Amino acid sequence: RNFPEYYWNRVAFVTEPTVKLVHQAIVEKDGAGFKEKDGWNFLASSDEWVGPVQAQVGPDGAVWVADWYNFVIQHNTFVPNQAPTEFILPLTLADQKQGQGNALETNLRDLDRGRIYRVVYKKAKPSKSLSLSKNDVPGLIEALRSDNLFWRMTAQRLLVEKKDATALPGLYKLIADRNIDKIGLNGPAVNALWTLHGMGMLEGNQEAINAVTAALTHPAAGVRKAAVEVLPKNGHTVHLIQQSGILSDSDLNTRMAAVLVLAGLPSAKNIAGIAYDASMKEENGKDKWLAQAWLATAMNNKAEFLAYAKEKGDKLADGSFGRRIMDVVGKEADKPEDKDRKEPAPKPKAAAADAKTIKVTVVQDLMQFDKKLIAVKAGQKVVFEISNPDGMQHNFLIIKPGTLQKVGKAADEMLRDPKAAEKQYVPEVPEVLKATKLLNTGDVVTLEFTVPNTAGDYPFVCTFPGHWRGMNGIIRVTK
Ligand SMILES: [Cu+2]
Repeated sequence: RNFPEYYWNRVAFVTEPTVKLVHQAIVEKDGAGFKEKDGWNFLASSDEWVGPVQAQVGPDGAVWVADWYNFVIQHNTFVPNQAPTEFILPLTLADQKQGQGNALETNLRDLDRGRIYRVVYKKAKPSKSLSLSKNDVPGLIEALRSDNLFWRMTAQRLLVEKKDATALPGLYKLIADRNIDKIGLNGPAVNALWTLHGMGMLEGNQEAINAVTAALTHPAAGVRKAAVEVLPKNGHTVHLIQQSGILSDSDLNTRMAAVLVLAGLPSAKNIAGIAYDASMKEENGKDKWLAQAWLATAMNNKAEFLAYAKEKGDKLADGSFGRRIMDVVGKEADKPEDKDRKEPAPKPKAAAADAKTIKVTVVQDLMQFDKKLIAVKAGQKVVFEISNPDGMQHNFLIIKPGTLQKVGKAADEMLRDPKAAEKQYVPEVPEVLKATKLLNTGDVVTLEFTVPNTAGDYPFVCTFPGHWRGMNGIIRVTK
């Protein structure tokens, strides 16, 4: 707020160390989502050592930019958990070429120092520095009124850490303040809501619930959104959401937030009914993100949704939002594998007494297995226990030594095979020694493997499209 209004709640500072600038991303509401417009550079330098890595509004309201200040930005240190295997980089640090001029050796790097810039708006009003303490609850409540997010977040953190119930009346007061500023915001109420939530003061506290419920109709869309998001995740919340009218909120982003809260609640008949009725309103299907939120709500209540729809017996017009949702829900409910997914993950079969169990887990969001190198003895019996906690499907193949590129190429070619999914994305080549089925999220499977008598490096790999290059490792067989 120390900057011109152009910046308020609008510009994100994106640091780009390799191109030596801080970019201004203008983020504007676009239906339930946002769109970004190029706001050109906030800061750019022709000094080859400049490398901005972080830009934030500081306690004084200026933008503080952390500059790493290094000529060489890249590094060549092997990080086992990040990088692919030896097929892309040498397996150990010791194997790497670290000759003259590389990132570890160069003197075009300053390992000790960086720079911090403060970018100050010349016409800014003078800023007030606060001194906050966990033991000064009134001071923290007052700091929540600051127009600088830095102070509000700091006060919120200290209140959440302290968990002092004497803060509650002050928080209720901030939440009940229905004023909005020049651009329609009430930041203090948003922070007060999340403070209440962070302090754990909402469960079983009717006064707190009442304060939050009243905020569901606050004039600021951001406050309404925070209110619906902090409500306890239980069945009673459904009624509060329904009564407040937030499910037809004029701000589509806030409306979507409310729908997503519904989607995350335990399945219930009344939620299914709400989702069905919403699917009858075409305007809910016009925004692409809002439509997805309603679909998620229907999907989380499939059986109840279909039962309710049957009761209603509506005729759904082709191409209508209701028809589109019904088609997806109906199709998903018919899938036999969906029933399997609801049951708890099957316990892996007990391994044979003489077999060694080796657990391999997919690392979430990284497209990696948690192991890169597995050592086994020739001729040994091994049971691999593969778990997939990741959000996408993966499989696990053991292949002949030195054939990763060939099997990988065959995996790539499967993209043209209409039956690839049916084949669990396992290429039909003789190099594949063992393979699991495709593991869904939460699946655990076992794979029995008698280690060959020939010593060598036997790659293991996921051949789901696009995964094999990174998602692999080595089973090292020794005599
Ligand atoms: Cu994979």
